[in-house]
Formats: sequence, structure tokens, C-alpha cells
Amino acid sequence: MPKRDTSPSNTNALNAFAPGSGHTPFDEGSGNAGETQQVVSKNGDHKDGQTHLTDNFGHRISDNQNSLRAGERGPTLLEDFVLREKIFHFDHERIPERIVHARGSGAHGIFEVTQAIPHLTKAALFQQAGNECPVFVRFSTVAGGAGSVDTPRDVRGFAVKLYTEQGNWDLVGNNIPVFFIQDAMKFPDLVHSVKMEADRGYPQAASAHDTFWDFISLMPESLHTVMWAMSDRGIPRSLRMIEGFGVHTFRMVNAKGEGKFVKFHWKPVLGIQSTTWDEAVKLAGADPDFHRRDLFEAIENGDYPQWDLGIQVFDEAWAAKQAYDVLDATKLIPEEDIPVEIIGRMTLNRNVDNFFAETEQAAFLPSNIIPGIDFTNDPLLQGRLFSYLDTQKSRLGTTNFHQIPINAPKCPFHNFQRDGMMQTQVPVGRANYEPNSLGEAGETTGPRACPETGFTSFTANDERNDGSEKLRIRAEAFADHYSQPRLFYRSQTENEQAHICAAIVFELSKVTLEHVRIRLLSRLRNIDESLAERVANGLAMKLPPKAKVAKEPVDMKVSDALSIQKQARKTFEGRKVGILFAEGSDKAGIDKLKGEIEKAGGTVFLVAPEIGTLKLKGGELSADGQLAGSPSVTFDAIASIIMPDAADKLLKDAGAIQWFADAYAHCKTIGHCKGTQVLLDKANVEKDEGVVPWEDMVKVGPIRHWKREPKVRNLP
Ligand code: HDD
Repeated sequence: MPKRDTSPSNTNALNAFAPGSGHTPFDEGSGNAGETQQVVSKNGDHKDGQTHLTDNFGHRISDNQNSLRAGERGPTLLEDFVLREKIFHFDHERIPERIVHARGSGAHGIFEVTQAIPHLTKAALFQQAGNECPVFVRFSTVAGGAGSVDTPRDVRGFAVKLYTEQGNWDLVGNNIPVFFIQDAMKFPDLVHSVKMEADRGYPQAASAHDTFWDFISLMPESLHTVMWAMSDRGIPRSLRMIEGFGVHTFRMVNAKGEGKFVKFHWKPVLGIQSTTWDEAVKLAGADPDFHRRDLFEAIENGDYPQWDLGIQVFDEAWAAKQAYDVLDATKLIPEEDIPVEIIGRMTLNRNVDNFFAETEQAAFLPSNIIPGIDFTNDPLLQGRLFSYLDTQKSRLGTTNFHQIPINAPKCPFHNFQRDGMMQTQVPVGRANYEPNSLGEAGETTGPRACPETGFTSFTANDERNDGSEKLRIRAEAFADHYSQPRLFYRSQTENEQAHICAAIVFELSKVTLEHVRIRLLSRLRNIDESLAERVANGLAMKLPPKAKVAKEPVDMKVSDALSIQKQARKTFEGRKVGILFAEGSDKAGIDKLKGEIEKAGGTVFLVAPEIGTLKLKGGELSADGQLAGSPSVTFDAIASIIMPDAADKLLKDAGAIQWFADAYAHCKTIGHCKGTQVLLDKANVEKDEGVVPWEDMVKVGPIRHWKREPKVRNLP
């Protein structure tokens, strides 16, 4: 049977879906040959400036709707290279997701040095205040897969790639300043235990299951980080409102070769803000992309998130005097002991153009370091230096992953590494080895090492380790596993402590192995007796005897910097207020409240039972979101301006009642009007300092009213 000519000239008005028509059978009413002819001039160029669709080798494609078939109802032909290439490429679109931190969101920005520190580091970036470099940041959860939700209880990754003039510096940290394990040897075990259980393939993105707590209860070194993860730090409100930490002790080295220890901190300008557990759970259903959307929209709206970069600097002599080892990643250095000095500010001001090309293909490497910053002997860090380079090969498929634009340095790079899969560079000449004397024959010689400006490692070893013996051993100084979890717990407000207890009770309630619960309780007793008692009560279990300790814990001085609530900021900046209205509402009131919130730096999202334009007193208004799709968990505070008859109608709507009940239960500010009262009554919302007439809500601010919590929740 002759094959049909698929050129555009063969299209005809009778068969709008014919080959070359450019229309699908679903494209009703728009397809006829005349229209197709109109956008293409005689020489085949698109008149409206649209680029031509081609295959990957540049051949123009005449028809992107129909495959090549032998006859109108005949079989598809193998010859159809257009179809085969399209499906072939599609079949391979997914790449292996990250083994951990698979779910993440990224953005571009700029880092500016606000305080020069040449006395500490020779890094060119830090020589002068005002120096800048581009950055790319990827935030992530740890345990869930790439398609998992944004709000599980988890550590958040905080990975920053600084494209400096001396090469990329990747500070691959978390929103928690300590880590679960002390030695990289245990990382695969930790990750296996927290991921979906091997036989059943669940739970997804959750630590509340047997294997995680089994591992944790056998690894007392993990308890400090577990306490952080069980605190409100594990359920952040927004990626814009988390702290970031380099975790390890790094080293800074100045031009004289003098080294100092340093810890890195990112402090969010918007302050730290978390959700409640109930809110986090509901958010997972209301908006699985809650954090990704929040970050994207904020940047899109010009509401650029910012962080200050801070450092804690200390020397070996100070380190040697501490009760803990600064090379132990399960320990932090209280800010009260070594204050955090701010040296720069990072602003995220540009969303990615393409999620896959940039966020998914971003490859962070703790081994990416610049002259003037160096590693230490932290055994966790040392293991990471291998792991990240290695993982990129299996994830991105080639040793040339550094050539992908998001990973490539923005300064020149030349070496004798050659070839490999997906090589995109075309090195000229035959100098692919060194030394060579090809220059003497007038040929290109290739690059040479530079002793003066090249990276040199800090040469002195830790005073307490001369490196002369090969040992598989954990340093004695790493033995105290309880002082710092105790410090963390005792530095929290009473309400935050209750949240930690509730979180552990919840997680252990999901643990079916009783001996694991008992073992964990025996460990909690070493952190704090009242913590252990509260958790045991919450589980209706008896307290077991205390677990043995490798080293007796000590009481450290309480650190306010470890509490979120003690540092809470009363601000509308970065916060979103939902205003509920309905037909007949007072438009002037809504406009006034919206104006005041926006003036204070907040964002307003209008919610109504219907999404179309509604008639109000004093004009018309359409909502940004429909009530059922805009639950109050998606806002930091809510207000409602509705007339009594509209409120009566909403009384029958469980979603509307829940709107108020949830905001109340999540301790949010509620601005109301007289008309709303019936809804508040039905939602059991009682008057308190956070339930106020809408006219007063700006004064109160979108803070959380924790005093209310005992009324709405039985906390252990
Ligand atoms: Fe890791 C990814 C942070 C210990 C091995 N890690 C990864 C990411 C972050 C961290 C933020 C995501 C980067 C991105 O967005 O692409 N990891 C940490 C921190 C640690 C830590 C703060 C302790 C202080 N990690 C750690 C150890 C090992 C790894 C001890 C292995 C020995 N981490 C990896 C990895 C990942 C990774 C498997 C998965 C994807 C990737 O590296 O690029 O290599």
C-alpha cells in the first residue's frame, strides 16, 4: 500500500486530523488546512517566529501528532524514526533518584560578603566586604522518594553551591547542626533503617517505624540528632524559615598558613518557624508540594528569601578543653560559648528555568572546597568526601557530570582528564599528558599546576593525633552520647518539650516491637528523667531501668539559641494570611485588612466558597482559592469577613467549620467579625489573645499562641 504523503501541503479541510494537519482529534474546531497554511510561509518558515520542531539531529518534523502507518488503519512502521526517537528519549527521561535527599527544591541566588575575614582565610571571596558570587541552593527532605510530600517529620537538607572565582565551594549541610552517626561506616545502616522497610516497601518518608527506632535505640550516639528531629525543627513551616548548618567542624586557613577551626551557620532573615504535627500531617494532603510551592511563589513574587552566613571560630587549644570532641558530628558548639559572627548574606532571587536540568541534575560534593577552607579529621566528613563523588556517577551516569551547566564552575577549568561518556568538550591538540615538551615544537602544552595559588592542604595534624597508627577505633573523646541531647531538651520552652515528648510517643506508637520501645525508654532516662517519664506515660508503659552509659553525661549550661520559640519573630514578612469572604461581605473591610497586612510585609490569599466573581457590599471580588482547596493549614493566620446569612450557609459545610477549628488547634491568630461568630461557636473556638476582631489582627501579628495548646491537645 502506498504511504501517505505527510507534508503540510497534503492537509485538507475535510480531514482536519490528517497527517500534517498539526491537530489532534481532541482539538475541536481549530483545525483546518487553511489555518496551518497561515502560520507557515512559502519557504517553510514560521511567520509568527516560532522555532521549528526538529528531531535530535536537526531534521524538521512535519507532523507531531500521527505516527507513520501503512494505510489509514494499518500497522505502524518501524521506519518511523520520528516516533522511535521520541519514545526512546521519553523512556529514559527518569534518572536514578538520590539515594537520600531525593525530594528537593532548588533556587539560584547571590552570596555577598558583609565582613571581610582575611585574618582567618585566604579565600579570595572573603578578602573584601562586598565581594559576591552566584549560588545555587537545594533544600530537601532525607528519607522520602523524589515524589514524596514536603512536610513529613524529617531533617531538611540545606545544600549550597557557591560558584567562586576560585572554583565551586559546596557547603552541603542540614537544618540541624548535628548528625545521627559519628563515622561514615554507619551511613548505609542508618539510611537503610529509615527508608521503607525492605520486605514491605513502606512507610514512605517516615521515621515512625520499627527498623528506624530499632537502629536508633541501639546507637546512643544518634540520640542528639533524634531529639532535634523530634522537635519542631523536624516539621518546618517553610524552607525560607529554616536554619542551615555545615554540621562538621571545618578549618579556615589564612595567607600565613595559620589554621582555625570553624563551624558554618545559615540564619534565616525571616526567623525560624515550624508547624504543629497535626498541621504537617494535614498539609501533606492539602498540598504535597507545600514547601516547593512556597519557595517558588515567594521568589516569583520578588519576596526573596535571605540567610546570613555566620561562623563560630575557635582554635585547637579551646577545642582540647571541651568535654566533647569538636570532630564529632553528633556534637554542637553552644552559641553562648562561641558566638556566631555574621560574615555574609545569601539571597535567593531566581527560580530554576527547568527543574530537571538544574535541581535534579545538581550534584553537590563536600569535597568541593576552595583555597583557604579545609577539611578536618571528622570521620564522618572524611567518608562523605568519597561518597558524593561516587554517587554522581550512578545518578548522572558519567564522570563528566561536572560539565552539566548547573554543576560546572563559573571560572575556567582545564586539566588532562579526557574522554568518558557524554564528553561535551573538544580539547584541542595532543597534549593530554604532563610533563610534555610539545611547546618547544610550537604546539599547545595544556595547563600546569600552580604552587602559589593552587589548593594546598593544611599540613598540621590534630595535636591529639599524630596519625602514626592504623586503627579501626572510635576516639575516647566521642564517648559521651547524652550531655548534648540533655542540653537540647533542657534548652527548650515547656511547650517545645511537650512537642518533643508527643513526637517520640507518636513515633514509638508506630513501633510494633516492644523491646525496641523499652530500649529507647531506657536510653531516654539518661537524657532527662522527666522526658522518659512523659514518654512512658504517653505510651502507657512502665519505665525500664536506665541504660548503661559509656561515659557519664554532664549538665551543660542551657542555650536559648537552640529553642525556636525563644527566638520567635513577630513579623508578617514571609507570612501568608487567608481571608475568607462570601457573597455580601464588606469589600471595604477586606480591602482595608489586605492593605494593612501587605503594608506589614505579609501576603494575603482570598478564600471564598466559590472561585468566580462574587457580589459584595461595595463592589465585586473574586477569590484566589476556593474554600475546599484552601484549608487553613496553608496559612500562618486567618481572618473572615462575612455576613450572618452567608455564615449560616457555611454552617452546613464541614470544610468551613474545619477551617476555623484547625486554625484554632494550630494556635494561629484568628481575626473574625460578628457574622463569623456562629461558625466559631460550632468550631469550638474560644476567645483568647489570638482570637480577635479582624481590625486588631495586624496588631497581634501572625504568631502562634502556644498558651492555647493545652486546651486543644492532650500533650504528654
Ligand atoms: Fe549526605 C546527599 C547532607 C552525611 C552520602 N547529603 C546529601 C544532601 C544533603 C546531605 C543536604 C543532598 C544534596 C543535594 O541536594 O543534592 N549528608 C548531609 C549532611 C551529613 C551527611 C549534613 C552529615 C553531616 N551523606 C552523609 C554521609 C554520607 C552521605 C556520612 C556517606 C558516607 N549524601 C550522601 C550521598 C548523597 C547525599 C549518598 C545522595 C545524593 C548525593 O549525595 O548527591 O552521597
